[in-house]
Amino acid sequence: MNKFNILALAAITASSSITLAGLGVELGDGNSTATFGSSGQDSWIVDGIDHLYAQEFYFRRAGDNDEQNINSLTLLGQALTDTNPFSDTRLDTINSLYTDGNGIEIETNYRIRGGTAGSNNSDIAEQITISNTSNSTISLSFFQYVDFDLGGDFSDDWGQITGGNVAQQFDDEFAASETVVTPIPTLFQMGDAEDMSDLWINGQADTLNGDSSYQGDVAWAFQWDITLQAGESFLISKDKSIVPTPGSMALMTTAGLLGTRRRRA
Ligand SMILES: [Ca+2]
Ligand SMILES: [Ca+2]
Ligand SMILES: [Ca+2]
Ligand SMILES: [Ca+2]
Repeated sequence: MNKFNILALAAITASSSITLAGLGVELGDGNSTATFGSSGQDSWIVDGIDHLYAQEFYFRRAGDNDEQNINSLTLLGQALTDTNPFSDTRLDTINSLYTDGNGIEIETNYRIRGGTAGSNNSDIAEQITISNTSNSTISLSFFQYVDFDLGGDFSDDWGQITGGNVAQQFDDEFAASETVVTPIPTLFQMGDAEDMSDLWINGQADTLNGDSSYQGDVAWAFQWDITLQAGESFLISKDKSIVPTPGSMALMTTAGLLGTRRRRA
């Protein structure tokens, strides 16, 4: 879908609105809301508890010296839509199209589906399309970075990545999971959120290290190394869910003491 399709979609969807600001957008459905700010998604509130510190996308062209947040690119268009107006009249989907002005267009789509009040269940589906609009081949690495703080606190979580494409995170009452439906990432990393957030601002090209578990302020990232021929696109499809898990803490009793690292400023 190009920018014109997005704008047309917004225009023909009766209960939708459109923003070009790209800041301070909120989606809502059922027991859940999600907000999107200057760096990406910055909250996911389910039954009154904010479980998410950050969900961001970065990329690096071959030869670049660091990754950059896609929110730093030029926003060509953005559409908010209500895909289930008969069950919940709030906007539940955000579609954004960015360009680096040099042949790369990146389109993101988030759709939230909350559970019933008090269920502590919620789901967000994400699709990312990376397109080469130039006349020559482009190689790049694309990154997804996410920092859940389940239950609204960050130091008591643990997590693991299995199969190269499924990430799970737990604390004493909640679990979050993410499945990359397609395609399997090239690399992954789970680790300390403060350390991992530094990857994107350290002035060097980074490659994820394959670490698959962490205890404390858990964060994780997936990396796709992509070569796009002229006119070619690459589609990533993922799904995240939050569920209540009474007693999940028991699973980690042999894993050691809880992390106590202070949250970064
Ligand atoms: Ca809705
Ligand atoms: Ca927690
Ligand atoms: Ca870096
Ligand atoms: Ca965390």
